[in-house]
Amino acid sequence: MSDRFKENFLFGSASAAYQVEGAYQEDGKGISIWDNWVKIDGKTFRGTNGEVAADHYHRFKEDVMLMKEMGLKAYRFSVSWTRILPDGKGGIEKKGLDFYEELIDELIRNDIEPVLTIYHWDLPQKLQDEYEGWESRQIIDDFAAYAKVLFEAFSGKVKYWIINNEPNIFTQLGYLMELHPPGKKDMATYLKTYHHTALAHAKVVKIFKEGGYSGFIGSSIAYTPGYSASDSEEDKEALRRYYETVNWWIMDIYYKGEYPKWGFKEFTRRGIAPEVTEEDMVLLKEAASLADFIGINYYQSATLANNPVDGVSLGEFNVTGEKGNFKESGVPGLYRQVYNPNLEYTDWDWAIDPDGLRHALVEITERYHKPILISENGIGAFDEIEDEKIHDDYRIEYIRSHIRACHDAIEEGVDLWGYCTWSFTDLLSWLNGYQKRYGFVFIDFEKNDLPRIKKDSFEFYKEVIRTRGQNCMNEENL
Ligand code: BGP
Repeated sequence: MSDRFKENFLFGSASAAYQVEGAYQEDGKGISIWDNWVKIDGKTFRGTNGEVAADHYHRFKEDVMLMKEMGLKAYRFSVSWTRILPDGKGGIEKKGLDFYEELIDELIRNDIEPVLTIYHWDLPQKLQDEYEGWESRQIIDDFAAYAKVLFEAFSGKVKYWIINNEPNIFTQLGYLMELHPPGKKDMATYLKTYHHTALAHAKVVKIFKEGGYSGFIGSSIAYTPGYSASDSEEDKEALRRYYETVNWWIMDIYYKGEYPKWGFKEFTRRGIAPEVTEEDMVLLKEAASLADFIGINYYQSATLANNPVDGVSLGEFNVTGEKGNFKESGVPGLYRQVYNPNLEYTDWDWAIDPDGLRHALVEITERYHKPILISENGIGAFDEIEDEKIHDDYRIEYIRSHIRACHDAIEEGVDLWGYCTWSFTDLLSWLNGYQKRYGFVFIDFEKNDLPRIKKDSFEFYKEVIRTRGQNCMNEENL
């Protein structure tokens, strides 16, 4: 392969409605679980919320102009369910549809491929109140009806559809770690809600295919490949258990239509396995073969070690950015995630591991035999602004090394359709506030007019796109 990515490779960037739009009560929008969660004391970093965020709702044209200037090939955004169906179901709010239509048209006019995420965590509060949202199977039909509204409205214009964003993260943080709404802590509920996300995904894949809508569909999973901390039998076994109960668990049900056997047995033994009916299996199998691609969000790898039955549990995250607060966490009797001395870490103690991305892409290809779209990758950092400039060379280095890893993976046979960074402009980090920045475009959140300022990484990614990745291949091109 040449050192350039192929011409139609989607060099893109991603965002999510709640993190970027603001305008949380405008144009008939209903209230989501996040609109309420951020109002509870102590739930987010210093009480930060997305009520204004980057004000993308009002300034999307300006943002798309910047994307155009960069030459961005794809922009991944999510639709806020409650802008379209304020109560989660029933009446459609036309102004909500109009907003996304205008955004999509603006992107297309500027040669940017819209990549639409149907669900990025902002569940309508009404559905939470009525039947506990994801805990009930009722969510499946409501979710499917919502997706269908979007297919009817935007098919033909939108080619790439991501149904669910990181269902493994929002169920884990929401039902096992009390960190996201609805703030529960119960492993069985986490496994049950995850199962429901898979069923909702499967139903939507079927509707899309049976409806004859054109384009490609899949869901995006947050994928954290694992290594064993040592060559000891115990650590290698911990790694295997991590794959059976985490990586293959979350991926297989979406892309093979079944759970890994050992993992399912283990959760059954513990009395926490989800209820899986015959009908579920038929639907899941069918959807697994129909899905067009696998969306992967990659940020870091995990290093696993033995965790005795009285060992550590899933703990807290570093949300302050005070580096060096990495805490071991895990599931007793299964695995424990440990610090990896061979890797660099970000200020939020996330392991920086470009080779982990290559490794992930290759192992996913081997197991599922489907094309992959990287729907998120990036580094959260404190960016300093000096004389209207932001020298974010750490971000350039992070993205450059990960693009190189993509290139290596393609050489190893991975069918990779695109690479979206997280994120285009700075935006809200769910639990870490506005100080953890990811964008190519700096936003001064202290100022009322939220000025946009291009960072050094903006010029770098522009060059990535122009040279189709060639500028990432050699150190001297930095
Ligand atoms: C992913 C989410 C994004 C985004 C990103 C960065 O899990 O899909 O919405 O937030 O992670 O994470 P954080 O903001 O926690 O640093």
